[in-house]
Amino acid sequence: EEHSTYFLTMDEEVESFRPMRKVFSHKGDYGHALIVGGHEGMMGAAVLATKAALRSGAGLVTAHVPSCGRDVLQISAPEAMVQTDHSERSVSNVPVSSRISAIGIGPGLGREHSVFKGLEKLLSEIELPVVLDADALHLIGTSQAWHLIPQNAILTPHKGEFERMLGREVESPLELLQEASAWAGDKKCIVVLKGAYTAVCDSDGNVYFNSTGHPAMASGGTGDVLTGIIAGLLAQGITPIRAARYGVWLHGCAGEEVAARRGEHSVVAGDLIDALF
Ligand code: NPW
Ligand code: AMP
Ligand code: MG
Repeated sequence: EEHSTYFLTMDEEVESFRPMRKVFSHKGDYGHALIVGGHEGMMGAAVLATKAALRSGAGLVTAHVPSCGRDVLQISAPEAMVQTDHSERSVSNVPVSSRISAIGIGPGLGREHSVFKGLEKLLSEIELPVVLDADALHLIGTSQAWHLIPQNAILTPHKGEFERMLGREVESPLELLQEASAWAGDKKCIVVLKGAYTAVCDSDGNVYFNSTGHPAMASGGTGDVLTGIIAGLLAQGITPIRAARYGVWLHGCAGEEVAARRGEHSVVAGDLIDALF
């Protein structure tokens, strides 16, 4: 039986993961993130992920959203480009331009069958770094379509989502961790098990606990922000394991900072974006 090795992610190490800005450079040098998400009533999740990708240093960000979300996106994130789906209410077909360098899929995506069909096509066509979250995990799990997950993909489930992936509830935190690590090994991907002290599990049995964060982050939309951060980092070309560890760390730092500034009851997900870096 394989055993995991546990680490604690500390500031000094992870700060060295930060992509640098070169003097003679332009937006095309910092990658192009594509955020795929949103459906009627949950466009906020797509907005949060898109803004977070912008704030994480991606040179360009495009949001692919259902057509009902076009104005919402353009008004709330004018720096992002918007690509609308031919479907009105939820995403069902996602063309990916050759300029895209990383994709974040799932925030507010919805769980209809047509969305799964679109996701299936998208994942079978791309060879890009990808982060899968929220409803993307739900859809893949419901269809038991684990083969669709690209190697080195980053999956960001919270406990409830991970238990749904496993198909059962787990008794203890230690068992949850062991299952997440085993899952990453089996599927050759990175599992980011979210919560206090988020655990980033790679496919070699290494588990990196995050050292930043705050219970003030326990509110709607904070996970969608994390997806955008990781997609933005991936777009800049940093390795998936570093993007996951650094992204989780940055997200936690933002949570701590806003909790200190506004008080722990008054943090909303959008504040985390404004507090990045
Ligand atoms: P309980 O009863 O709460 O204890 P779901 P979701 C359980 C979008 N959003 N953390 C939990 O149990 C997302 O992007 C849009 C959390 C419950 O049974 C997704 O597309 C927003 N849950 C979609 O909503 C802002 C835990 O898991 C279930 C848990 C659904 O995402 C909000 C919840 O999981 C949201 O981000 C844990 N540690 N442990 C917007 N503004 O547009 C157990 N659970 O059903 O997948 O719901 O995470 O809200
Ligand atoms: P989600 O449930 O997908 O919106 O994700 C919630 C995000 O907030 C994850 O990144 C969690 O790690 C973070 N979070 C939630 N609750 C806490 C907590 N009590 N302490 C630290 N981080 C938390
Ligand atoms: Mg979530």
